[in-house]
Amino acid sequence: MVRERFLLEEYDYDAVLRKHLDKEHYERLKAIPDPELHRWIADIIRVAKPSYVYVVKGVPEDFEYVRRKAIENGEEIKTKYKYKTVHFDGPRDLARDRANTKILVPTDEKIPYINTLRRDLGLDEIKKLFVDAMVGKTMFILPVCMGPHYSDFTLYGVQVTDSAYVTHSVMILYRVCYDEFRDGTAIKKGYLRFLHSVGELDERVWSKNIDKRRIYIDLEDDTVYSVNTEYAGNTVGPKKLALRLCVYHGYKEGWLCEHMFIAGIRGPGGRVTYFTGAFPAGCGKTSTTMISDTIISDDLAIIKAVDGVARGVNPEIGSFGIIDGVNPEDDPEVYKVLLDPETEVIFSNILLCEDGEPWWRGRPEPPCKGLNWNIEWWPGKDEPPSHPNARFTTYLRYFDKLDPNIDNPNGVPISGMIFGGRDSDTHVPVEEAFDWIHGIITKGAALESERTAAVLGKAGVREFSPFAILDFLPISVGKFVELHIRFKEQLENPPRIYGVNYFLKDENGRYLNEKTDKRVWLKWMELRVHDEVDAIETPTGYIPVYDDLVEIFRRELGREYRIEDYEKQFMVRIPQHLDKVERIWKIYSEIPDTPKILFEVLREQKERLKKYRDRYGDYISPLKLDRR
Ligand code: SPV
Ligand code: MN
Repeated sequence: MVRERFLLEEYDYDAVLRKHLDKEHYERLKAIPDPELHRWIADIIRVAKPSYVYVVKGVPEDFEYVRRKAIENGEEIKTKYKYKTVHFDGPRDLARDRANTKILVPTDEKIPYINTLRRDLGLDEIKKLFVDAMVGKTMFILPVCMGPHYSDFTLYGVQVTDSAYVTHSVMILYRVCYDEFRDGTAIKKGYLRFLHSVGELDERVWSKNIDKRRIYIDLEDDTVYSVNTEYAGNTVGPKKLALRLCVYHGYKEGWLCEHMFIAGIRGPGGRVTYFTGAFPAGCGKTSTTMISDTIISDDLAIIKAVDGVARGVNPEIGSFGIIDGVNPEDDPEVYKVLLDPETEVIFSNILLCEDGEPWWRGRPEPPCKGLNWNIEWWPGKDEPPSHPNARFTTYLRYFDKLDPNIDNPNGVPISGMIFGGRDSDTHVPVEEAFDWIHGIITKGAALESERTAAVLGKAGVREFSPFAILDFLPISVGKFVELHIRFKEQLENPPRIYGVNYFLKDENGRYLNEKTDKRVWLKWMELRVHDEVDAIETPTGYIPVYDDLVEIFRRELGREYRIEDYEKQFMVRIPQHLDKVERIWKIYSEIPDTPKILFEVLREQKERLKKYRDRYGDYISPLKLDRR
């Protein structure tokens, strides 16, 4: 691949590097045997004009330098804990910017639901935005791995950024992979490029030109550009920016790159069974990960078929998790890690108390006087003390439940995939799809959710959220569905597919489940995967038998599970499901490359629903249905 350059003219790029890098960093860069990388860096130096260039190798001094630099330039503020800092993104930069995140495509072609822009126009625009963007700033170059070292699953990437905060975040969230670049492994395999600049900053160290915030994904060149923004979802290359490139590679090569956690659930005899889970942001994904028995990943998964088995790795080693609502009772593991005096954490967009204590909604103490997004806040001020999309950035290794297989270059076998959204009135708390295809279509492709605070815009509206990945798709949803259908052909025993719903409400708007119930659903799925419990067949899938849940509730939560609760929670809601089939049908009928089988499966679902309605009525008690 000939890679896109900033400058087309020929010049002595080595002289530029010699002039702008000190000896140490020049040598670090030159030790990576890739002239194309050297020339790209020289181009960026000439265009963006950083005052200093730092190549991260991953040695302890690099970590110290980056942490110090983030404090010095005001991107991070100290707390009373030695290794914890606070970063404020600025009130207009607190979430992913959907509107200005675009996939660059060769022609004017429009893809439903995907925000595209003609590549030549996009490149032209974005390159201009980098002119002088790094003046007065240090530019960091970081070679990273998205996945375990020397693994077939792993993607490589180079992050270039003028933000010490972004660099610091990348260093917590990913493995620095200098050695694999230096020994040529990454060069041979190919690597992604992420170029980011915060752009001009105001006196509060926020990106000033938010109206010129742009995140452009160039599929053809494996490169992502991001400018005039700080929010990690817009800036940390190996995370959501890479996800688009990763999905694209997977699509071409027949594997999956997913917006999913990977977690282990213990079953009888201590066996560990692995599940992945896709939930739109803010719908219980982190809490499900944390409530599991072992943790591999809390956000992303790369899944390939190896000898007929779906195996997955986590491209990350850290977590950029939602902190809003994290409290000692419901989230003891996370809470403990966040306040442990020894752990390194970057808090973003929380409230920093005057005494240096970080505060967020969920801490039992009342909020204090302090700073929220770098502006003074005091109790009683007419503004929330911390933002609903406030986050923490920390290492997964701090969690007691971290599964050592996170470093396994062969990944872990995936036995089940879970899909869950925010849904007050349709789906039961847990349900198994009839088979892979039925699950992929009715649970994955048909996933919907109410919007949360993780993207800019209005919260609360019900949205189409296929595979919880729509925001990150570089290709049509139809093609993404087709990829999953095709993926099955490589598998001997495809993972079981589950739908979960933690947000079911009664007619008075009260939640029908406790937060901790999800542990029961996970244990039930674990047993199902091994065919150790029966299930009840409904028109939309298999649901648990009451007696099995009674036992799991007692064992896992020490709680009695009442039959009235079971009846309400697992009632089959025919009208809502029929509406859902209609909505999803309509959506996909407007997506030209939707595989035909999707409509067949929806038609069958609709027929089953009608048959059950004719026999049992609109709302069916699970106690009336037969076991299988
Ligand atoms: C999400 O919103 O899905 C996240 C955080 O995991 S972000 O990096 O913003 O995508
Ligand atoms: Mn995510």
